[in-house]
Amino acid sequence: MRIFSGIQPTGAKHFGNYSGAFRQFVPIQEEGEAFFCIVDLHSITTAFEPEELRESSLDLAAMLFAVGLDPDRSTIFVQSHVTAHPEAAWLLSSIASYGQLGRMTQFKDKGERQEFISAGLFTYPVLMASDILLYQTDVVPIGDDQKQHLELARDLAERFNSRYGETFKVPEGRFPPTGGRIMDLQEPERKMSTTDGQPQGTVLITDPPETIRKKVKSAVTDSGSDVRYEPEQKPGISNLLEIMSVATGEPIPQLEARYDSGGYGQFKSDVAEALVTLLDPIRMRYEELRADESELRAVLARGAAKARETAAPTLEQMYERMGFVRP
Ligand code: ATP
Ligand code: LTN
Repeated sequence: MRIFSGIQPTGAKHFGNYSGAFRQFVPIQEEGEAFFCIVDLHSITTAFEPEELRESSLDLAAMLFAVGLDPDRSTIFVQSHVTAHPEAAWLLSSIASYGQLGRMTQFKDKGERQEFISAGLFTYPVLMASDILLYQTDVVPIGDDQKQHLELARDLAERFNSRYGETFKVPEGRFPPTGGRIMDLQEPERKMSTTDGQPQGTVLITDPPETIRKKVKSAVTDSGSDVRYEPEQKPGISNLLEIMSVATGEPIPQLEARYDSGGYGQFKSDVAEALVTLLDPIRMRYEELRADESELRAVLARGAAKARETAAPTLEQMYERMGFVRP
C-alpha cells in the first residue's frame, strides 16, 4: 500500500496539524510504503519571506522526525527537489476545470483575506493532485479541511484515465475519527491555522508550557458552565473537549461525564496540562534534531532520490499517453 501526504512549510506547526495529520502519520507508516512531502512550492501561493521559507522547510523536517516519522521506514522529502511535481501539475491543469477550481473553499477563504490573490493560490489544488497521483497513492492521511482538495485529485485521476487510458490509481482519504478539525481558541468558528489564525488562539507544537497554559486559560468559552460536547451551541467548550480527547486518548463522553457541571476552571487547567504532557517531549526532540542541520539535509537528499525514482515512471506515462514526442 502506498501512502502520501503533504505539509506546508509555513511558519511553526500547530496542534491542529498534529491532531489532523501528524498523529495519523506515525501509525500509518507501518501499513505500507509512505511518502511525506514538505510542500514548499505550495507555500509560495500566499505572502512569504524567502529567508523564512528556507528556515521553515528545515524546521518542518525536524518536526516530522520529532513527532515520530522514521526515515528508515518512510520517505521524507522536499517537493521542489522533485521536478516531476510541477511538470505533472502543468499537464493536469489541462484537464482541471476553471469552474471547479473556483469552487474550492480554501481558495475562497484565503482569497478573501489577501490583498493580492496569486494565480498559484487558484491552481494550488492541481499541484496537490499531482503530488498524490505521481506516486500511485492508495491512501492520503489528512485533516478534514483537505477533503475537497482530495475529491478534486480523484476527479482528475478519473478524467485522465478515461481520456488517455488507465494511468493513475484513484486515492482514498483517511481522516481522524476525532480532532480532524481543531478550531482556533479565540475564534472557535474558524479552524486553527498559522497562516490566517490568531496567534493567541493557536497552540504551537513548540510553545513552551507557560505559553500553552496562558493560551488555554484565555480560550473563549460559551455561556453556561456545563462541559458538554455540542459543537453548534458550545463551539468553544466542544473544541477543548476534542483537544483533550486527542491529547489523552480518552473518549469525549468519558470526559463529559468526569467534568459534567464542575465548571470551566478546572477543566481548562486540565486541558492545558494534557497539552503540556503531550507536546513538551516533542518540543525537546524537535530542538535537538533541528540543531543538526547537515543531518537533516542528508536525510532529505536521500528522500528526494527515492521520490524522483518513484515518480518518474508515472510522469513518463503521462507524457506518452498525452501524445508528447519524448527526447
Ligand atoms: P494552516 O492553516 O496553518 O495554513 P494548512 O492546512 O494550510 O495549515 P498544512 O500545514 O499543510 O496547511 O496542513 C498539514 C495538515 O494539517 C493537513 O493534513 C491539514 O488537513 C491538517 N490541518 C491543518 N489545520 C488543521 C486543523 N485546524 N485541524 C485539523 N487538521 C488540520
Ligand atoms: N494542501 C495541503 C497540503 C498538501 C497535501 C498534498 C496534502 C499539498 N500536497 C498532498 C496531502 C497530499 C494543505 O494545505 N494542508
